[in-house]
Amino acid sequence: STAPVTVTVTGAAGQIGYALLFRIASGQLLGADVPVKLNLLEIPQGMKAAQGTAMELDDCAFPLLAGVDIFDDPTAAFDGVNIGLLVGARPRGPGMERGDLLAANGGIFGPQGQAINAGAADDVRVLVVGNPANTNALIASAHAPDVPADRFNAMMRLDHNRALAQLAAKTGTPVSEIRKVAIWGNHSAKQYPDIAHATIGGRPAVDAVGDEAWVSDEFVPTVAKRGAAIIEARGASSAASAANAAIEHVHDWVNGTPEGDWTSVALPSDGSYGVPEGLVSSFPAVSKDGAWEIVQGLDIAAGAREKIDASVAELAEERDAVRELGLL
Ligand code: NAX
Repeated sequence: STAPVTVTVTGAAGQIGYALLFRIASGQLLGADVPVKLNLLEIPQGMKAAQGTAMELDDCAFPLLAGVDIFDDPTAAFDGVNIGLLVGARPRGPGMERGDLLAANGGIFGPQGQAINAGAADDVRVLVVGNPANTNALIASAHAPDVPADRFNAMMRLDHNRALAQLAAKTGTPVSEIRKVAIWGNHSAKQYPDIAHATIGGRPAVDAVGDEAWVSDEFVPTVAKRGAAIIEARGASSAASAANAAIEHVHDWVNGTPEGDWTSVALPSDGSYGVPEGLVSSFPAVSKDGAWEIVQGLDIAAGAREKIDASVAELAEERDAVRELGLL
């Protein structure tokens, strides 16, 4: 039997945490033959609820679950971590300015980055879900100088999956027949969902959709604003779909993406497609041998270029703001 993989989940008592932990413990994150040890990190006010979740995890008697520990100290929670899911974050409160939001999250993701730097396993992979996810990932990475920057990702998989679902519904095609959708830029309403290279049932997606106005006037805004639509309908933000996306992201990162397809991942730019080096921006990417590779050589039309540039400009502004706050 193999040694368990240590998975640390922050914000474990939150709604995404509740949708995530049971799926990790059942083997859906890493595979049905990989035992996992769960470290739950919460703030002191969340500890009791996290205990309750841990009790329920026990009560599932998952054969792959090698143990659950609960912490309110990041250094302890990230000791020996192989997979870090950084879900807990400071939401925007009433009257909170963007600077306040970035500062509050810097106070979370800076220390967590330091704890990862101090104690993580050599193969650590970190996925930031808590918003503003891209910039939180940048902050965490900046505080973990001994960990390669490409081990810090921000989650775009929910946006990617939302795009697949919209295309499937529009064309009456199963999601399994859709390939090579891409989300570019920031996980925000300024993201750019792109079907220029996608195929649906083997045909170019633009032909299968056959409706340019739908793409620009319906598809792009629906995907980009889906989070707000879920809040409006559910009275709470996306949780199960966000947890599902986190599971799929890490599963593909570790086990590889399917041949002939790619996914969307926010990772530190290497300068590809003119995105300034270091910004944690979303690209189409494939996973090979446990590492992401940005898909190269795609033609970017002028209209797409403008949208990607606008999203990347927002990321650069966020980076400049956290730099000014001394968080990088
Ligand atoms: P909840 O408010 O239900 O849960 C957050 C939990 O994090 C709380 O239990 C809180 O006590 C805990 N927490 C806060 N600070 C912490 C810290 N320093 N260390 C450890 N735990 C801490 O939020 P939930 O709905 O679970 O959402 C979590 C985050 O995911 C939010 O920032 C949200 O905006 C973000 N999302 C990101 C998505 C993405 O696609 N990247 C989509 C879904 C979601 O909106």
